[in-house]
Amino acid sequence: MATAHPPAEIRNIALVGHGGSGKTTLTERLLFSAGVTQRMGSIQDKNTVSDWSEEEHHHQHSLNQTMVHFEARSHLSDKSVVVNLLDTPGLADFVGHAIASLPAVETAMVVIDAGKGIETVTRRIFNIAKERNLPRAIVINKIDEHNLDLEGLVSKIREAFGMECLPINLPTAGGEKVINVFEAEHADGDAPVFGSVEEAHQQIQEQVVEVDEALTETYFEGGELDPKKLHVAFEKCLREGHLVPICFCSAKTGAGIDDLLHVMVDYMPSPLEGNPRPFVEGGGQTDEKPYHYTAEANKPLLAHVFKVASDRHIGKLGVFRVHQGTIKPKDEVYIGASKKPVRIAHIFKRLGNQNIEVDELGPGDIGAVAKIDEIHFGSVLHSDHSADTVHLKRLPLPKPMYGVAVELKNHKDEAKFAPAVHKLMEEDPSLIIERVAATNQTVMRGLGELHLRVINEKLKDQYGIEIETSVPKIAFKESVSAKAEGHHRHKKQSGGSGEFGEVYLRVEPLAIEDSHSDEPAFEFVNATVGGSIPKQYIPAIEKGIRDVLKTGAVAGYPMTGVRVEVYDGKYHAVDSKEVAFIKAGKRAFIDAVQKAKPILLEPFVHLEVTVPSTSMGDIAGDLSTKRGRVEDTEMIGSDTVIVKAQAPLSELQNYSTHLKSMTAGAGSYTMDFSHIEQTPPNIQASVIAEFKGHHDED
Ligand SMILES: Nc1nc2c(ncn2[C@@H]2O[C@H](COP(=O)(O)OP(=O)(O)OP(=O)(O)O)[C@@H](O)[C@H]2O)c(=O)[nH]1
Ligand SMILES: [Mg+2]
Repeated sequence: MATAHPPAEIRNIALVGHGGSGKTTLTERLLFSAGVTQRMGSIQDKNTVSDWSEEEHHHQHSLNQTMVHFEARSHLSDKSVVVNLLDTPGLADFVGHAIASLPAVETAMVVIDAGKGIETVTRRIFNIAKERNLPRAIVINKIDEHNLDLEGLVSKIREAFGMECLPINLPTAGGEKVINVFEAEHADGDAPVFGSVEEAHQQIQEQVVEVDEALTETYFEGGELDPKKLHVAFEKCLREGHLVPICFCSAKTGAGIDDLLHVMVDYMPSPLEGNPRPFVEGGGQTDEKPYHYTAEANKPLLAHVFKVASDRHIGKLGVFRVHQGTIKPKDEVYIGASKKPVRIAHIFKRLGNQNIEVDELGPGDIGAVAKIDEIHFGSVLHSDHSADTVHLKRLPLPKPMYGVAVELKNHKDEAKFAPAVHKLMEEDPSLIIERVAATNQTVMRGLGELHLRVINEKLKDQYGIEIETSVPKIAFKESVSAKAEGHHRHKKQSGGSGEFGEVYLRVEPLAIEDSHSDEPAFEFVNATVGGSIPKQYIPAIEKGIRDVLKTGAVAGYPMTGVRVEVYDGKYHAVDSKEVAFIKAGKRAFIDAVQKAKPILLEPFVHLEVTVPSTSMGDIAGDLSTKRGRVEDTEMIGSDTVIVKAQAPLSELQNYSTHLKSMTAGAGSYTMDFSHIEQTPPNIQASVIAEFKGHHDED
């Protein structure tokens, strides 16, 4: 079995980009070129290494991130280098898996369809990779196609993503092959289909030397520099985002693939050369400070789980990237702050759905461990308690906003449902399935209609559970819009000792700073004087109020944005006890909220609708009937436009079907949580009217 590869001989690369740009086909081509496979599979034949699941075959799109690896020889060092390649989904509904893959790699290669150009997910993921300080490269795929304007595409890329995007190779006529212009100074035989080798060579060399003063001087004095001597400067350029190389290829014909391999192995950063990943230590957002590590094999282990998968034979798999130290079977590691170590059994490298056992994995490598229940998405495996609070800086994962209410077709499946849901949620950072007490429904939330359809298929195919779905009730929040006072005297005399507690309080609106948080915006102040309520009962009053925050005061929805001041009360030396003040606090609070002009808040989303420009007017008009506000429009290409808007989620429950019919199937959209906003009075009145009241009478 294989032992660890030194980090200098590893490249970790994620293929990202819009759905259908050719990432999976490219993965297949690279595996074939590297000799891992003997024949090339295709999407159409449903036999690629990377899209191996039933659902992927059915939809002909990647629905999950898949890892493969292969070896390729470095021209620079003449050593064999391991490339760990992550093929990610490009459909917007599955983009969470692509974003979650970024912490595992040094480079994001953004694949663009030569004919279609820059698409929505291309932009989104390019920008996220940039924000996360990840070196990027652009791969223009499908250069075998006809009627392409590759020169125009390069200009558009530079316009959209910056002048630091420069071709490292150029295609020849018909996309038959590519010429590496970083290395070649002159066209040697073949001419590129646009531009000139000399000019492109000069442009990229000048860009590279710019990050190093001494090199710049040498270059402008003597001209030409040997590309091999520019390696350090090249890596610095990538790290600083001063250069984003553009490569051309055709995954279908194989044109440009050798050069792409060469670029991956000889130009993309190794784990020693890439930017460090943003690990932080400490709890809470405010006390977090950066955590430094080094890719050294004999330091304590630091490995980050960026994916949880399940394998039909092995069971639960935690897929991780080693950032520091080495991991071996029989090692004992800690997960999070747990004092109890877990024992590693086997370690694997993944190749599609195959698991290949290895002896150890060193810093910079990617692998998987099996059957460790304690492992979750984002877990940090470590061997030293000093790393107990270390975690990755929060990823900008989209918040699942598209929801359906779920009911089982067969009640006999009830026992199977909870464990299946648990597994599906562990494997998908963009999926939430939960019981919503406020609406008394089980709601499944994801990134879009297709996402939830695939989950539905998985429930059926993998777990034998059939469900019915319907439009869910909206999860409102309650708040107050005015100041008011509330009072309650709780008194109970039943046989032996009684219960007594009396509370006077005031409520007022409190600004909601973070509407993304599920925690309520809430402030509790004890303003009693002279011991009117003994200190020990104050927490009980707060508890009573917090219970109401969870269940709501007027409409049965959780509350937020409220400040409470308890200013007076009474107690009884014998009959006062905690439970009495919990009840009094609860009732006094409900009393105050009912008088404080209660309001309902509803979730609003950011909506980006991509449609043919001819439909723009219809889309904007339709959104305004849905209480939406168009904020911006952006032309992409000559006939496509992105309409950016804010709208209430409640009005968009059937938007995918609606959009399809408005644009004859040509439109697509993404939505992401924006904020919460007050519901119009007519809707509020009908929601409150439905509320059945408080059942916990005392
Ligand atoms: N002509 C041509 N077609 C290609 C090429 N690469 C991929 N395709 C086709 O483009 C389609 C999409 O390819 P995929 O490899 O599934 O694209 P993807 O980027 O993995 O798509 P998602 O998984 O949805 O993100 C398939 O029909 C491929 O056969 C290419 O180089 N040239
Ligand atoms: Mg794919």
